[in-house]
Amino acid sequence: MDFSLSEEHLMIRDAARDFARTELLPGVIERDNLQKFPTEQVKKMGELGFLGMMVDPKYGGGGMDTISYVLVMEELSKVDASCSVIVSVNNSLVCYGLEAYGSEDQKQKYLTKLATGEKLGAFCLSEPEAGSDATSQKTTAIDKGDHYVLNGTKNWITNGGTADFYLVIAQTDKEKKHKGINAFIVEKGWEGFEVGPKEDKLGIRGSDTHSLIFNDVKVPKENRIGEDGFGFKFAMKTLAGGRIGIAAQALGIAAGAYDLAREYSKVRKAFGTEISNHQAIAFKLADMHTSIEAARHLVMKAAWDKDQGNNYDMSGAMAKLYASQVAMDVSVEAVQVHGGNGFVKEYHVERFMRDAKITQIYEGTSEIQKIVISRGLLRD
Ligand code: COS
Repeated sequence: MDFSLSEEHLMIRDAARDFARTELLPGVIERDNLQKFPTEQVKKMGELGFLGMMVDPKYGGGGMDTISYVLVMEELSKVDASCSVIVSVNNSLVCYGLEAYGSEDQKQKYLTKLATGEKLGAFCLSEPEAGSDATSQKTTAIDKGDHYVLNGTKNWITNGGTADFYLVIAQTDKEKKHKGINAFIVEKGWEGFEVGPKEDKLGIRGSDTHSLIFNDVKVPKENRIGEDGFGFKFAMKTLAGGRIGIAAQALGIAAGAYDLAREYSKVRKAFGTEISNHQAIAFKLADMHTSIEAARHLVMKAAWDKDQGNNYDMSGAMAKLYASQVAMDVSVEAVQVHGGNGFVKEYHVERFMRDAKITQIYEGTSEIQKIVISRGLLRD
């Protein structure tokens, strides 16, 4: 067993770390305050190859492994989780979904642009009444021969307003339940496709989250992904990988909050000494660091499983379940270590605490992860 990272892994991690410090950190508080989408930063991340990291170079991607991807996700999330969720959705849900299950024409037409960052993608599964219960899709796509007609509303869609291409999951035959669901590629600007108002969120405020409204949108048949009825499996398989990305995001949030707490504890004085000299604080740091290391092992194991071609449903779900809890716990403790300053935006940790919460909710709540894990355990 080898726990060390390769030269290539260290290089990509350091590139992401450097980018996060020089390009993401300067405006992160302002973007959070104003809910400002990081347009410039996303453009630069595209140029660095962060938006299509694992895609085959023949489609414009970086041809990297999942370990590289989680390293980048962690580093970006240590500074700005709003930027990292954009990276996560484009890589894990949109590019992966298209590369693994799209037709050659779809890959040429859409994936090549998404992998280079020329265009941005969104993954549209959740609805007002179908987030966790993904089979209960109310959005319908009616087969009209050479095209489908799409109607319905999607909710909480990351990159909702800024994306160019949308992977939309819809019901094509209610009677067939999960086998009557399909996934489609929809382009912004198509008639009847409207982007709803931007959500005013607790955290990841720099990313844009919208509802989407489809009103008799004509989708060509060649934009269906996979065989008829493949949509539910498409969503499940894609989300299974997406969870590894979000687990890495949660890990980064925890690690970023911990780094700030550690630094602060070495300069802030109370009772005549730096607060790190008080066991009350030193023990907190020990607990925070230990849980972060445990989360990192789970994240790396899930990424490694994916790279090895092993099933990663369970390891991805365990990584997300645990790392998101660690992100929450560690960021709350980081605020506590900072005392009154922790409650002030300038010190960053309150933003980590707000950003952490969503990692327990999106791409499957913690409760959903437990369903996935327990089913895996009890399958035989
Ligand atoms: N990979 C491949 N196939 C999968 C799968 C996976 N990870 N998970 C489920 N499936 C398949 C099953 O094998 C089954 O196929 P068959 O009928 O051919 O056997 C089918 O999908 C239905 O599976 P199941 O009956 O287990 O589905 P459930 O509706 O009970 O769903 C959960 C199981 C709850 C795990 C699933 O609905 C889920 O993950 N929901 C959360 C979705 C989510 O993350 N929402 C947040 C969206 S944010 S973008």
